[in-house]
Amino acid sequence: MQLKPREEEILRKIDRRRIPAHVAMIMDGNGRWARERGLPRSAGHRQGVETVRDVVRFSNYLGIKVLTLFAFSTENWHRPAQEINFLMSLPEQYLQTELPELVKNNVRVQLIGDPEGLPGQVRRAINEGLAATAKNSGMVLNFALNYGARMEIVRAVQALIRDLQQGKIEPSVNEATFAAYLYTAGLPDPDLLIRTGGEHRISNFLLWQLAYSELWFTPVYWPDFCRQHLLQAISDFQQRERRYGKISGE
Ligand code: V0D
Repeated sequence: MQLKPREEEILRKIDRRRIPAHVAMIMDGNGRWARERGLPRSAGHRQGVETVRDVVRFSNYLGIKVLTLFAFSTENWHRPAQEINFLMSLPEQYLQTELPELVKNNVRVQLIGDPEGLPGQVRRAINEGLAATAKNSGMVLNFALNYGARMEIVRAVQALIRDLQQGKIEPSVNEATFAAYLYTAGLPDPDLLIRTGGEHRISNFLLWQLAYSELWFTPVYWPDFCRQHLLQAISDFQQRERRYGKISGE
């Protein structure tokens, strides 16, 4: 992989043996990126997809095991129909160009969220991507689509009650039992959450799973987010991890 001098410089400060296994990202700031350039919001989203392409490639190169990207929330349905239509064309666009490379690089595409609420065409395009990469054993590329964390938790509770009533599980429910009912069942919790676009909020993303994660915020808009920012986030993550490991004053 060809890196710029600035990227090399940050990479040298990173311990390649302690790369966060699971990185989650809230990709915010596309609309403001576009407005500041006098462009329609769709231009921000289109540029945002370019960022996704490179972040996926680079995450895989760094050895990140799971990358979870918040692409569309259950609250995003309140946006204008025109914007929603454009957003819904992006999964197919992305997969059309990237799928061969994802397959070649052993990346497994997964989905978290409610697929029932998605238009049929979007679901079909995504199912194709899921099927084509289902047997891959490398990085998991997890798209959160029509996702909301409270809804995820409520659905988990509903499914758990159903299984209890049917006698499929023991009434002694613990954290592990519960986590197995979430969309993220089988995945490690995120070590690091990155949010671009300047807001310092979780916004109904992975509420349960982020309990112990490092949170990293940047004012940089998602379309401007690049390798040096991801490297900086990982470098900061490793600094914080090192500090927490020590007794105070050590
Ligand atoms: C727009 C910035 C990739 C955030 C990134 C439907 C908003 C670009 C996907 C994608 C979106 C989703 C599923 C999949 C493959 C690709 C995507 C949406 C928005 C919402 F299987 N980028 N992207 N999906 N944006």
